[in-house]
Amino acid sequence: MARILYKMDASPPARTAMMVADLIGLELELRDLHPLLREQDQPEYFKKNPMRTIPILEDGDFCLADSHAIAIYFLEKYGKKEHEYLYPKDERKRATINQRLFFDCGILFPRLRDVMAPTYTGRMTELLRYNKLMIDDAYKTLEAYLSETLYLADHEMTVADICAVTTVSTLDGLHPVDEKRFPKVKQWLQTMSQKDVCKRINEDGYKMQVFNLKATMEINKEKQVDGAHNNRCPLAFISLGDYKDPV
Ligand SMILES: N[C@@H](CCC(=O)N[C@@H](CS)C(=O)NCC(=O)O)C(=O)O
Repeated sequence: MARILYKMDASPPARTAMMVADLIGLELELRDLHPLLREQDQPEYFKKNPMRTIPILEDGDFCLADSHAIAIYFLEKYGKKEHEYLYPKDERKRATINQRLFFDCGILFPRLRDVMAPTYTGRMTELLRYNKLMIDDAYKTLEAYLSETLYLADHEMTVADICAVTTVSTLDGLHPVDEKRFPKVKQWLQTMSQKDVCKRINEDGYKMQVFNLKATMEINKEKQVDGAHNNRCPLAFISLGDYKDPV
């Protein structure tokens, strides 16, 4: 039975799920679900994921949301011996990887979302000083992790790196990693970007997201100059009837 992943290529969490599946050779039927058009609010998708986010996995009669949970499910259920490096069985290694995944879920990605939500709802025209400080603060944490091990949780690449690179590559396009302050993050990002899986699945998607965000900020600027009404509701509750896809 086909496993269906509801996704958009520009979505960092969706790319995490796609990259992990690719690394373990797991076939997915990919279906686009557009969060800006609130397609995930429709009853059939709400039932699959009441959080109303993408990605969503449908594996037969089993539905799962959240990229971190999906990545772990893929590795535990479908990963073979040769994929164990992505999520080693050793308790301490696994615990460290889990911690990095929770860091992405609770801190790193929300700092990108703090830019995405107000931008796509017409309220942000450029990154605020606060956003830059918070993004640098996350880079600082990553720098510390990378001072302990070559990759984020181990001396070889794990699922923690796959997950974080989808967010960090996008953040870097908006607020570049300062090589002087965060040399290890810069190096790690370069190393990860060279990986075949990143080139095939992450690169176009993060570039699209960065382009869309910058283009939408320009549109928001023009709207403000025109004195047009700006929607001030949080992303989860708005209707994006006046949103125009910049690409
Ligand atoms: N923790 C979630 C975050 C997913 C998420 O926020 N996805 C965005 C797209 S990049 C979304 O669906 N946003 C819609 C919303 O927040 O209402 C995950 O890792 O899957």
